[in-house]
Amino acid sequence: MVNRIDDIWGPRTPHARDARWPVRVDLELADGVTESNVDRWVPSACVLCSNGCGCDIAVKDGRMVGVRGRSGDMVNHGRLGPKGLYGSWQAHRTDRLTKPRVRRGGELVETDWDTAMGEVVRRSKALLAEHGPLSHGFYTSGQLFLEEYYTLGVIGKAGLGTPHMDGNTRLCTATAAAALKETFGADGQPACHADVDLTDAMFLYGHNMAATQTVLWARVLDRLEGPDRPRLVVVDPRRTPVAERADVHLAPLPGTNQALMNGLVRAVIANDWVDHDYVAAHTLGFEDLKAVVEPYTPEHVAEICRISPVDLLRAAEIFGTTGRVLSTVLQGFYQSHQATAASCQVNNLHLLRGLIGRPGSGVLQMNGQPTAQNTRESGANGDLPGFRNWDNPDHVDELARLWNVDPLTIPHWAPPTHAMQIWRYAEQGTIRFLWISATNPAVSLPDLARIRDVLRREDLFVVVQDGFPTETTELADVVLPAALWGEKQGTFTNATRVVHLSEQAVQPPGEARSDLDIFLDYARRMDLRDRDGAPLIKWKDAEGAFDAWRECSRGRPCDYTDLSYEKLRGGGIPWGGAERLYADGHFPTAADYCEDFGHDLLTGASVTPTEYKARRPDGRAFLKAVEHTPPPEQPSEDYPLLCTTGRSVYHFHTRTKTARAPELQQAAPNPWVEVSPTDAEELGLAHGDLVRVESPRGAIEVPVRIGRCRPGVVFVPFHYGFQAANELTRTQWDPVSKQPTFKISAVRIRKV
Ligand SMILES: Nc1nc2c(c(=O)[nH]1)N[C@H]1C(S)=C(S)[C@@H](COP(=O)(O)OP(=O)(O)OC[C@H]3O[C@@H](n4cnc5c(=O)[nH]c(N)nc54)[C@H](O)[C@@H]3O)O[C@H]1N2
Ligand SMILES: Nc1nc2c(c(=O)[nH]1)N[C@H]1C(S)=C(S)[C@@H](COP(=O)(O)OP(=O)(O)OC[C@H]3O[C@@H](n4cnc5c(=O)[nH]c(N)nc54)[C@H](O)[C@@H]3O)O[C@H]1N2
Ligand code: SF4
Ligand SMILES: [Mo]
Repeated sequence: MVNRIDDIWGPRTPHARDARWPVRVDLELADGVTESNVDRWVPSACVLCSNGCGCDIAVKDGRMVGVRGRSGDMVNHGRLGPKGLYGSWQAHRTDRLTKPRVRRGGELVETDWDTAMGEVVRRSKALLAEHGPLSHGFYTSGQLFLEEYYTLGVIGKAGLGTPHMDGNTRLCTATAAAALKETFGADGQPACHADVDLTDAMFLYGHNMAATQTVLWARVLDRLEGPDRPRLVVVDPRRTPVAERADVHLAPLPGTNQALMNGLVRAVIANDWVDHDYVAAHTLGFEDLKAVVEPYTPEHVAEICRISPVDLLRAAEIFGTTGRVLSTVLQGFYQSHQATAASCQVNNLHLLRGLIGRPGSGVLQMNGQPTAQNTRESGANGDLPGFRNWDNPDHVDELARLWNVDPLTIPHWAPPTHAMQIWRYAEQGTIRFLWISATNPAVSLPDLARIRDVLRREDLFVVVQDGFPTETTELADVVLPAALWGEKQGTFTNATRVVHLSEQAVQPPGEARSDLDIFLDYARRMDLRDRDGAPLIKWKDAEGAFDAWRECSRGRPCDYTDLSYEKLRGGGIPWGGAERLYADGHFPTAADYCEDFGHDLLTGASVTPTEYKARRPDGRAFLKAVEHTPPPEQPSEDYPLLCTTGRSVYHFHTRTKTARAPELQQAAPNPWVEVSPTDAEELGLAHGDLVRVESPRGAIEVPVRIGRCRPGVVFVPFHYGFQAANELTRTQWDPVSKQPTFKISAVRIRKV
């Protein structure tokens, strides 16, 4: 049996540029099971990151017993990573929630569905009658299926009329969406995975792909170890496995990405590595961009970021002079205080050279969660479905006609409420009903002491829908047991717009129900109706929901009308038809079509429709830029180190699945703090010493690992519900995307 704990990326299959990435089929089966004695293989795709690797689930005697990569899938060509192999199917057989639970005399006790849903609906109706829809908040996920989000979105927008709906995608890919909207006018990934096979240089911005998208990294490794090796530039304050492979590794201080990006853009302009014809034909704002970046000389940037000016110029030269360049952006950029601004500068670099929509060239504003793209498309993140613009009355009318409701029911008098604000309203007592689905905020939100206080409030009714008992279900008033992946049917879309259909392989345990069935049951019990008195929700199953969504997406950038369950049975297909967007240099910025009128990247103030129309974007992309501002929390005498947080290859988020997979759990059973050798020496710390890491919010006690970080920076993985990284982090967010700044907290460390 292969050991993919130690050999994370598996054997190499190197190839030259422009050759097809070879197939390698990865397989993991339970003891005693072989490929030939399973009962059946059920087509699906992995839900343990946004890569969305196609796989077949092995079923024997009504249970999931393993998984195999699909050789013909355009995403993974058969490969699976450690999480996919070990973490996807094993957890389902452990301590699941099998019956609803309700709080009685302070304790959660098991009950039946009628009692639990009766309680939810009674509370919901009473609050609606007394306080109206603004009393209701929904905090969902990047891990449900498209059909489930769309149903939830219609319930919230057309049924209840609350703007208080968002996903944990706010913590995850809100900035990807925001950066795409600000630059191109709408969400939608421009580049594709196959660009890795075709490119000459890759730039990874705050993205530890080797740990977080292991199969895509295997694809990169096959280029790095083949002929015509592409060059690699990595921007990360830690010497991650991707940084170890880099030609240029820039390790800026956390909170200085914007200065670094301004420096790169300035160097590209100063050296005139600019495609002026492309810029003139397809963009707006070049002169402003040039003026904003002008002060960011290599020396100035080097001082702010504490990097070498020579390295900055080397990186700029690679960007400026290489034929094909592919960039990826993730949490090192997204979870910081100038998240959207820095991510837009990546878009700008590509626009300056016209390197977008071409084979081997483009931008991947990455996703993290497997189905985050669908949260954004379907409107479960608060946006209007189909990338419609809340500030465009025609878009609202279109939805009102589709759903047959009064346009005034659909909340659009202000931007949708973002997750951090939903929690604030719950804290202030105006949101009194909070329905949490497929997320574990008692571990994953910043400043956990505060979040626990909110969840415990007497005047807040908390419904939590999960497959496992979690730190959050412990604090709920009602717990609804959900069917998980493999136990229900639905579709989801990966980071590069590839849609997969995941079929039901086995029955859910006990009385667990799919999230779709739970939402449908709520809509029925609430008796939500359209303008003509017919039931608002007109579908009864996943395929029906998918078909309704297809209609909703018609004519929008994320048009699904060409897709169907039948077609998806043949394997993953990207929406929009093409692998790449924007090959023609035409962007969805027309005022009547765009998803958003955009923002001031410094303050987050909305651009008004009038201002937007006055610029006549008409298909041209925006080159937006602002100056660097220092992060709100900086090292001080009391808290001299900067703490950043993130992931380990072996765990997924709050570990509800991966801690239940023995191989993964044994590989990383406990949290730790990574400290640079320089800081360790100064603090007199040895590998394995137990230390107390303290921020102005809270403290954790964990052992030290010496390595990877740049001096002045420590790193804590956020996976663990005990000694949780988020005891340390701050309630604060990027002004445009509203994504929390998990990557920057000031801390001190001492040995205990
Ligand atoms: N194994 C594993 N894989 C996963 C997940 C998981 O939990 N485990 N989760 C999935 C999800 S939802 C997501 S969103 C993705 C996230 O994937 P990544 O973004 O790759 O993961 P992170 O570890 O959060 O952050 C990436 C890097 O940002 C760096 N960083 C920190 N501060 C800064 C900074 O100020 N500037 C820069 N340039 N870099 C900085 C960190 O050192 C870290 O190496 O992973 C997905 N894949
Ligand atoms: N400090 C720090 N904090 C972070 C981050 C960081 O880098 N640093 N990263 C942030 C990011 S990018 C993310 S994505 C979040 C992730 O944070 P969370 O979403 O809170 O983490 P998960 O553990 O994935 O929680 C998902 C929950 O949904 C359940 N679940 C899975 N599938 C289903 C399903 O089909 N139905 C239902 N009902 N439940 C299901 C799982 O059992 C689990 O409890 O954390 C964020 N928090
Ligand atoms: S790379 Fe992501 S989607 Fe692919 S197997 Fe690993 S966790 Fe699953
Ligand atoms: Mo994420």
